Amino acid sequence: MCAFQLRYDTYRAAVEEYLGGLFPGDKPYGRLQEAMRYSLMAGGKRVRPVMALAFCDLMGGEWRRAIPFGCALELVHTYSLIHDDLPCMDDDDLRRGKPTCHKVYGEAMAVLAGDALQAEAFRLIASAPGVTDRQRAEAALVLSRACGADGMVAGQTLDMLGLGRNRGELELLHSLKTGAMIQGAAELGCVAAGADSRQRERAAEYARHIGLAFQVRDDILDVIADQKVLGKTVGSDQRDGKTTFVDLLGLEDCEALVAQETAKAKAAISDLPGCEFLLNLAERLADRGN
Ligand code: GRG
Repeated sequence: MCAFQLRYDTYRAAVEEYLGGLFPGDKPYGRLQEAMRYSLMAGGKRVRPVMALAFCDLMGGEWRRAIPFGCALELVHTYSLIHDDLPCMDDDDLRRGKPTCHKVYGEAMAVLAGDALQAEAFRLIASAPGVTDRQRAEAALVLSRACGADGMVAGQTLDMLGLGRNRGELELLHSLKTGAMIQGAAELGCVAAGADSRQRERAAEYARHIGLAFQVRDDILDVIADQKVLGKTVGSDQRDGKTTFVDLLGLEDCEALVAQETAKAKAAISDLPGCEFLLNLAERLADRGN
């Protein structure tokens, strides 16, 4: 196995172990915990926590210290997927290769599971061991900006209002809906490491380019992917009448845009010693099949 895969698997295993220990079901309201765990442990790629751990490492921190911060992102990401799949939003039946949370537990429980995951994310940050109170407060600020009313939820709002009709609008929509959480991952790794503001800005720049490349790749996959590999409904953008980068640019130019943004992401950090894993991650995300 190559060095990149070994390291990804090491980070990912630590994330899975931490997440697996959350929300035991031995409570009178254990069905809530079951619904949260159902979606959380359904086998996502864990890109956001892995990125947080890798940035902590790159900035000279002990990467295990970033685990609660990275996992907080994964909780918020999972809540966003649960709510996004609801009938009042994108109305999807399949996520991470399994029936969506509301299909199994009903709509009310899916709303509650998402709500609880978001609150629990901030508990993980507030109680993170091995970091200072200042780092915990900074991490809470980073996550709330990434997922809140000027971050991911703003992006989802633009999407719901159909305000992604041209390239400028679409880039804004996705920089909020997808990019803000990816930038949050990079910044949370820096916060855990105690990195300075210049280093943090380099990480943020890497993540902004990754965020755009990630979304354009997502649009490409919605057209070309095999549903079994993708783990969610293929062609859902078309079905929902959503404008995508593929509609605006065509498949070939989208591939070129992914390559350009990936190159810019790599350039943002390429002179930092130990950056190889994150350079490799950028390339893998550009080529991903799900
Ligand atoms: C409901 C507030 C609210 C927000 C929803 C994340 C999101 C916003 C919607 C999901 C739909 C979508 C296509 C979003 C773009 C971001 C994206 C590609 C999410 C999927 O992330 P991956 O590929 O998924 O990291 P896994 O399953 O691997 O974690």
